[in-house]
Amino acid sequence: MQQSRSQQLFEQAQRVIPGGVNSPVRSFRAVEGTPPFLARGQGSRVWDVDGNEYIDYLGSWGPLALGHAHPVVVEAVQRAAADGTSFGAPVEQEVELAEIICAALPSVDSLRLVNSGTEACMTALRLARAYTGRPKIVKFAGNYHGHADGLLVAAGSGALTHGVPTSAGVPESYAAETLVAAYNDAESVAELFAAWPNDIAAVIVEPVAGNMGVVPPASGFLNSLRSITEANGALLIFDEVITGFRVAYGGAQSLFGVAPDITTMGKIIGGGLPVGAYGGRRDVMEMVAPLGPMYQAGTLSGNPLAVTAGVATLKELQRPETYERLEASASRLTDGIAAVFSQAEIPASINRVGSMFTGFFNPGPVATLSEVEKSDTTTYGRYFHALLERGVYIAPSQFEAGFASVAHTDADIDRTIVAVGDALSQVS
Ligand code: KE4
Repeated sequence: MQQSRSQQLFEQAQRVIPGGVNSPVRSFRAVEGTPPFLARGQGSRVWDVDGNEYIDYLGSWGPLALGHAHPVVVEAVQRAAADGTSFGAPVEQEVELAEIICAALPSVDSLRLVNSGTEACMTALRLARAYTGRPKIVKFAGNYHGHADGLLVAAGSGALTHGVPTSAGVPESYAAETLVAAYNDAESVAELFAAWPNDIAAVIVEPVAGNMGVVPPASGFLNSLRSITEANGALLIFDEVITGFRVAYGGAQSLFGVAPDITTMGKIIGGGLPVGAYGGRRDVMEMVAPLGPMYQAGTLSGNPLAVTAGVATLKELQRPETYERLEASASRLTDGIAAVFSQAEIPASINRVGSMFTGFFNPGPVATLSEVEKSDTTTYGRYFHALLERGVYIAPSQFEAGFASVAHTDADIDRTIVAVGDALSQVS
């Protein structure tokens, strides 16, 4: 049988790029098969190099709250590019993006732009250690904060001992400075502070978990993290790389009414171009060079094209009714899918916060990592491909989030719900 263009390109790519991809999850190893090489996107749709069309709920893993190739964003980037792609000097758009974000997030007095969520989270840890003078960090099993060494860490053997690396190349000595707690279990955090009373610089958390699939914070969980960190002289870091401008214009911190000391951001604030940011309390941010002793730098930080895309995107998201529309679309989708799941022979459930969601092959409720881990990933893989064959593109892993955008129409959503029913019949 004639190879598809995607298959040809995937073979070609694997000769010059590890695994043929520039980020592992794109390889489809979690769901098997050949990843379609995408050629273009428009609104809620993407097309692959073989001309197949998909309704896209991946949305580049979160940045595209406006959908693909939004005309306002495209035109702004085209105009900026004509004036030069990079200067390594301050540009006006950096100030505008920082002002928009600080106005949206009252807990952020000032921020530094970087080029990815990884950079933002890596630097936030360094900042917390610089500010507190303490070495240890608490993260949660199942939360992902990018690929910085200190964050590629899983729970160690004993619940109160240091973390162990989840990647080759991360020294045990480095992982030892990371302690791992259980998501939605504030007591597990209190126990770590009891065990290490003066050593913990910060707790970093996804205020809505997106990297174990979508798992909402349990009622009071974020408030407990706020009070535990305050009582122990540690900082609270909200990793809002996914949730920032996603679950609300003011992020999860506005939705749940908890103000962190540091917030990390990415994805939507770059509108699909490489932008990350970390920001927070003025006294904390005064540690950052050239003001203070904590060093962080970047050739392309605040790049004029990237910040232009971010400014255009956030201004579009300021339009009245935007988040009401996102909520209406996402709830129409997940209510419809939940109805189909309830009729299915195989156990399945769905979690949603705002316009981020995950369908689990799991009877549910899915509120902790241990419950997530009971999901049937084999069935998820078959369901993923059954949907792809029906022109619906969701996350190629059970442990990721899907996203609705302002570009998804009711017709898109209703067609998706039908496809979900057909796909479930096929995999049952
Ligand atoms: P980046 O370095 O990929 O821009 O951001 C890292 C990051 C930080 N914090 C959170 C909560 C994140 O979800 C991410 C990255 N998200 C993954 C998908 N869940 C990006 C996709 C990929 O790795 O290819």
